[in-house]
Amino acid sequence: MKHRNFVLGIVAALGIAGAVNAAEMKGMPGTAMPAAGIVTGKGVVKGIDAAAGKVTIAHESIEAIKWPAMTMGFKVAQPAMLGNVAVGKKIEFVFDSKDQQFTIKSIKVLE
Ligand SMILES: [Cu+2]
Repeated sequence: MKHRNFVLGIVAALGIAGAVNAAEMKGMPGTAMPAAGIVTGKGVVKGIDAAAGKVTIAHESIEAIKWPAMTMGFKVAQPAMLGNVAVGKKIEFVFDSKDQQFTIKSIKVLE
């Protein structure tokens, strides 16, 4: 899980000051932490495992959640969503970054 290590690295870098800030912000109405959750990414399909409902994507960087560009696997909410998807296609995809398997909610083929 590359992203897990990446996030842990950031947490370690921010140290205790960052943790305290997060705790304070939780208690303050109207100052919610930046919402990660549902985000949109773009990338090129590198592999499809229809049976497992998984797709490997070489995605561009995703600023909303501070992800660098990389190739990684995503789960899809419905295997049927992979119907128009093929290796080499550029896609735009919406996924839940809070889900451990980064479940894709929708896919649009761009080219
Ligand atoms: Cu990634």
